[in-house]
Amino acid sequence: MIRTVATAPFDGQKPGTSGLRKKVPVFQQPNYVENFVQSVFDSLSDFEGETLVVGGDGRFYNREAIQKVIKMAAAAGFGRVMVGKGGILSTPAASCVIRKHGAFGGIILSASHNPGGPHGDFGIKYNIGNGGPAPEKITDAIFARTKTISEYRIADVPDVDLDRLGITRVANMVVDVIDPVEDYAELMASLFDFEAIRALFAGGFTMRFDAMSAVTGPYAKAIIEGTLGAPAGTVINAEPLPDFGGHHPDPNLVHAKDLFNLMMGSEAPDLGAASDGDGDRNLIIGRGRFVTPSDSLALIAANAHLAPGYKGGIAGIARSMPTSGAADRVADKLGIKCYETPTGWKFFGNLLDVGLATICGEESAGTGSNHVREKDGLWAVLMWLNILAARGESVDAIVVDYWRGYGRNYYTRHDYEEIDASAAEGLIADLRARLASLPGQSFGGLAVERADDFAYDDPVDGSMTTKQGLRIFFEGGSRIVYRLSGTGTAGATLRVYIERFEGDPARQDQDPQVALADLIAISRSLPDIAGRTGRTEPDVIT
Ligand code: VG1
Ligand code: CO
Repeated sequence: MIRTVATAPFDGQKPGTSGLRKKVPVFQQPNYVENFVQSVFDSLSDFEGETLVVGGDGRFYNREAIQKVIKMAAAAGFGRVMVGKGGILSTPAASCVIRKHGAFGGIILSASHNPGGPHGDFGIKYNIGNGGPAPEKITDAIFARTKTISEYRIADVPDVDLDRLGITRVANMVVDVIDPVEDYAELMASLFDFEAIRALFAGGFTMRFDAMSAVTGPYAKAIIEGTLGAPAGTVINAEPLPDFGGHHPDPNLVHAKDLFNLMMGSEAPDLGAASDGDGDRNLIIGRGRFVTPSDSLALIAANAHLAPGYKGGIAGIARSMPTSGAADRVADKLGIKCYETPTGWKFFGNLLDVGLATICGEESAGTGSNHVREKDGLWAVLMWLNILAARGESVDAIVVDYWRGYGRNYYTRHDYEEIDASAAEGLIADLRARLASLPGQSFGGLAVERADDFAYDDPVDGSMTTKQGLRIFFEGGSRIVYRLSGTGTAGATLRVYIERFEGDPARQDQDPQVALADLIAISRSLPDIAGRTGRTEPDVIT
């Protein structure tokens, strides 16, 4: 019943920010999914009889890939697969299920915020028993295995009915099709003051949650409209679609433009929110007020004690290096540490596991806490609802009050997408070579104080991660950071992060693109982006 199939090393992918991501037709090649999944299993040990959690964001090819994973898990000797009904599990829900049921690990099928459909993107990643993305030690081993693999093993059995809850047998393994929402909803109820949020909605508070035809629809409907009593229609685009309705399920100001326009207009509800393809990102917009993810992290950390799950205070904060320094000042005020990690959620896992950090966040619209080991879009929205219910103020009032008290970090990220990969690598390599010569030089009238290539020394396991982004610090605390994306599937994406601190309350209400205009000009001329890439403007500004 178990078949061993001869195969050959394949074009895997050097571990990037989160697992293997490629175009759908790449995954549809014969043996492609099988090769990667076998490479994962070959890099693990002692999982005989253990539980594997499997689920994805419902995008095109999700079901086909899940059937292969189930049959290969049976052949590899797992004792049980827990899979979300319909093949659905948001990334944070998968993390929750792994932890709650003591699973050995999980396989998540998603390409996050990247577009889906037959010509869109697909992805597979492995999460470990703490519920978080596999650390580099494991992803490196998986990558090495893809280069030497010669066979895979698969159970020759019919497909499992993913739409019927309950237990079936596949070879010597049990498959348990579970409600994808239940465990997650129960966890959220244990963290937040649902009574207070229910009262908020009962009192006429209005909200729009755009699930972007992606995975959070069923979660948001059950929790926000169901348990919390928000009126029907509060959650829109709530049905997960294989192609996300043709949209790009990225909750930013470009791809969630309709929500942004609504929130800036006269018909705006009190809160606008959205999440991405796999449910780990969040967008928060108040009436007339967009909250940048870096500010949201700082604000959540400063107000977390208002939610029952965090009422004892937080132990520490962690932010990825390109995320603004706003959270650092909240940490200072609370008398706790703020850790600075490389981009990608996997670096937060250790800090959360040993209790050094409670709240984590990234500038790319990711916020989360020690409740799971992934960033969690709906969690951030519920945290905001809890804070709004407890404070009885508007989003705008809370943000402005925060700036007045802590100062404002003007912040923007400029992305140059699908540029020529060798041009992008050349730009970074040459800038890296110039770093040591920059301090003391002036650009556009601003002197460079120091420049480096960010490296992270993990305080828990001592592992060292280098070359995580080129940082140029200017006088007065301004900063420009350059790095190449690790999640794209076509060409290279250059990300440029620009930040300036403004402590003067009279100058905190400008448009960031205006407030940062001088630094933006420097960010382009210093490495000669136009000359090297042919681009004079970024494709996406957030
Ligand atoms: C991007 C973001 C990063 C995030 C990653 C995964 O990575 O910048 O902060 O952790 O996506 O997010 P990169 O390497 O493209 O900059 V998700 O929502 O794809 O799991
Ligand atoms: Co995501």
